[in-house]
Amino acid sequence: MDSFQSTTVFWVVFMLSCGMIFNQNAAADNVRYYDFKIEYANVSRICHSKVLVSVNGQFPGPTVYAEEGDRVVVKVTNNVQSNVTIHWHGVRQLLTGWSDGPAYITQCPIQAGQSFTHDFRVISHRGTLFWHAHISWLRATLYGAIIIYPRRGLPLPFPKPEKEFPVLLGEWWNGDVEQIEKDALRTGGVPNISDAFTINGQPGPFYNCSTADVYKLKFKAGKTYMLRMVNAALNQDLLFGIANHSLTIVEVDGEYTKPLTVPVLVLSPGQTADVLVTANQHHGRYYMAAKPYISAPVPFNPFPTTAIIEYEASTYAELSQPPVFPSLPASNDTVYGENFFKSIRSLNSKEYPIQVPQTVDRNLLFTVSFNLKACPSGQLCLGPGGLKFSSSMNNISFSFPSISIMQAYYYNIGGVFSPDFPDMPPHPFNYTGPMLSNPQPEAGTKVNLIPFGSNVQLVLQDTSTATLDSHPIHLHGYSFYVVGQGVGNYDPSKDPATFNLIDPPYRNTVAFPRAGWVAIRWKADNPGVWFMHCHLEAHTSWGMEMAFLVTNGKGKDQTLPPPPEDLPKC
Ligand SMILES: *[C@@H]1O[C@H](CO)[C@@H](O)[C@H](O)[C@H]1NC(C)=O
Ligand SMILES: *[C@@H]1O[C@H](CO)[C@@H](O)[C@H](O)[C@H]1NC(C)=O
Ligand SMILES: *[C@@H]1O[C@H](CO)[C@@H](O)[C@H](O)[C@H]1NC(C)=O
Ligand SMILES: *[C@@H]1O[C@H](CO)[C@@H](O)[C@H](O)[C@H]1NC(C)=O
Ligand SMILES: *[C@@H]1O[C@H](CO)[C@@H](O)[C@H](O)[C@H]1NC(C)=O
Ligand SMILES: *[C@@H]1O[C@H](CO)[C@@H](O)[C@H](O)[C@H]1NC(C)=O
Ligand SMILES: *[C@@H]1O[C@H](CO)[C@@H](O)[C@H](O)[C@H]1NC(C)=O
Ligand SMILES: *[C@@H]1O[C@H](CO)[C@@H](O)[C@H](O)[C@H]1NC(C)=O
Ligand SMILES: [Cu+2]
Repeated sequence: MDSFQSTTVFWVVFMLSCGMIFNQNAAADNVRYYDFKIEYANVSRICHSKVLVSVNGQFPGPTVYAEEGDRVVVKVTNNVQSNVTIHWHGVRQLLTGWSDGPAYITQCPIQAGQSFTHDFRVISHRGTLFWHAHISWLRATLYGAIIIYPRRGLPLPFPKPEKEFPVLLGEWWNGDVEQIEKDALRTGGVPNISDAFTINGQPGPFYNCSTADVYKLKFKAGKTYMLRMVNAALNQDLLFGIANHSLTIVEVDGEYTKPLTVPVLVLSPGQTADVLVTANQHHGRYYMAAKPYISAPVPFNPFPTTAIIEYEASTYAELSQPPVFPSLPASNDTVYGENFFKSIRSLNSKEYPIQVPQTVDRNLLFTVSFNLKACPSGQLCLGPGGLKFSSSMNNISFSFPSISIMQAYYYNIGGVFSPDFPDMPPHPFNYTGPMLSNPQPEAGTKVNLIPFGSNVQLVLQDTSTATLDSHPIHLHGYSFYVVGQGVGNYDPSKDPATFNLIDPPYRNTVAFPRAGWVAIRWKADNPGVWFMHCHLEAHTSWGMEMAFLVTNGKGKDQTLPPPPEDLPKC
């Protein structure tokens, strides 16, 4: 409590003494102020116009800039009828869990006419993250990039690019996304797939009525550019490539990597990457394109979204050729995808060292499952076999409470959640073996308790209940080291010997291989309630999520501060 107040006082004094309280463009170690007004905007794509929920009328929303160490203050004012919350995806939120944003986990929604000010520092990151709505399916239209430059004086670990471009991959629905989620939950069927994929909000010319709705950028021959890639799609892993140009990954999820040159990027929803592209081809025009990457036979939209790169000083003849289209793997080429994810390594340099926990205090194994549940009598359900789709972790299908878990924890309000989310699957079985006959999970609002300071190891295990698949699992409040992965059932006696404890990637979202597992480690040094969920929104709607409750420590700056006064009420 004291530490929070003295921090606030420190900042007010600091800001006044530096005279920069309202200066958004001031230099390092300063405060970045943003005003996010949630407003309706009338937007047309692929022959359909609709009124969607936006930030400041922009689609995609504004970019937030910071240098590592900066304090970011964002006042969110809700001028629409829908309940809204905003999440800063990948931001550590060290001791600022109240600013994290997932609805009913750390806060109640910002209701029509209300506002809430998020206030946090950007630490332990450099590169690209993003912000998005964290309630219902509103992040389909409420998202934008967060760009973090290294702390002043620290060099970039690669040559400074000529210029950088945010490239946000998204999904567009002609219909109302909140309604699509509600319909799917009522019928129990697969929700409507999107009508288009987009690059920076634009579908590109392979869709109807879209010849003018194309994101374009220009390259000068011989120069190197940086693309700040974000997969902001709701429900789709994506493959991304540029015709005749290779991509050199230098950062993922806000941490530098060893440079890795690939023909095609695989990005799951929630993942980000900075890639360098050298303009080393003939003058002319080239498509960049994204299309689905799938690990299970589910319906998907087959049309690619495209944007156009044009070389400066191209001749009229060169520009009148159709742009070259990139060669991308088949959507079901999981061999490409799994090798891609396995090839990423942390940079782990002198300037940017990493600290992988070498020992483990909390050993966790969570199954991540699709399930089917009974159809209420008298209703027609559209899931397989007339049942309803559901999903779970360790056989618990998460139910959102009616007030936030962290408020219930802080104020000691009973009956909201229980602290007994299991460390291990309650009834072990052959996870990737023959399908279980009765895979129906239990519904509950359970958290897993983690004592402050624990080194946590979590293995996420796919199961064959309903269908095997790969899921991009996102953790709030922490990034984690991806120390191992494999196919089949995780074997605690053999698999740890294969772990990379030297330079594993440091991520906030990781997908395990279909019919396999992934092992992640992190140090639980951030007290509060931290959501962990599949970043495919459809799966979160069905219950594929849980939360960790990290207790307070005994030392200084190890206690969750009290909530801000304007924290929304339910
Ligand atoms: C949105 O814009 C389209 C095209 O400009 C127009 O036809 C439509 O009436 C507008 N809708 C609303 C609700 O303003
Ligand atoms: C979902 O798709 C169906 C079939 O195409 C369509 O009739 C329905 O309007 C869509 N739902 C929404 C909310 O857009
Ligand atoms: C374009 O519209 C036609 C007719 O409605 C439809 O059949 C086709 O699938 C659309 N193409 C794309 C790329 O959406
Ligand atoms: C670009 O790549 C395509 C195949 O992907 C190839 O046919 C073409 O020759 C290449 N163009 C140039 C200018 O290198
Ligand atoms: C991928 O899909 C094609 C058909 O589109 C099929 O022939 C092939 O067997 C599939 N590959 C995998 C690995 O599922
Ligand atoms: C699990 O199921 C797979 C596939 O049916 C089988 O090959 C394997 O032997 C089973 N493992 C155990 C421990 O029963
Ligand atoms: C999941 O929980 C349900 C309800 O308690 C139980 O019937 C089922 O056997 C459990 N399944 C597994 C795999 O633990
Ligand atoms: C908005 O959130 C409040 C608080 O949880 C809830 O009571 C209300 O029903 C929600 N409104 C809508 C439109 O969902
Ligand atoms: Cu999932």
